[in-house]
Amino acid sequence: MATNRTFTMLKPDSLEKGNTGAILEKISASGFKIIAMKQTQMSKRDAETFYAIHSERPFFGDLVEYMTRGPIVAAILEKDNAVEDFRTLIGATNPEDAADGTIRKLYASSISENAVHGSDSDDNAAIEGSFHFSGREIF
Ligand code: IDP
Ligand code: MG
Repeated sequence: MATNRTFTMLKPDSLEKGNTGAILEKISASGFKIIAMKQTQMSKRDAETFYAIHSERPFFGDLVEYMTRGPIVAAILEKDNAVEDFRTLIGATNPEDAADGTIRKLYASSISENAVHGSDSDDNAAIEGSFHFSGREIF
């Protein structure tokens, strides 16, 4: 059964470039309600755990380094059809392939430094949301 929640991170490059406000504005304007949010920094172990599915990929070491080099903004978002609609809003993994107007087209630098994370399934949205937030932090 589809749920109405997804999980996102504004990745370190977004914060470094000062894009936090613009990206959050676009998310809100696209109909997503922010029901949990924090600025935090992932440890190496956090990033290795969060991205464990990619541990055999050649870019894994670079991905962990990138995701831990500075603060992120983590958030849980609510909207009908949240997972699919948010993936549409962020665009393809590689910003060169991302549709015009998507967050990655507007704000990502490359396939590795691509501005935002979006959960790829309802199951992963729940797992990733509870990785970053306790029940008392979700409203
Ligand atoms: P997604 O973020 O669009 O779901 P995934 O395939 O799940 O893409 O990859 C997770 C993250 O790993 C990407 O967002 C990006 O930061 C990084 N990544 C994915 N593919 C590559 C690649 O081919 N080279 C370098 N980094 C990559
Ligand atoms: Mg993914």
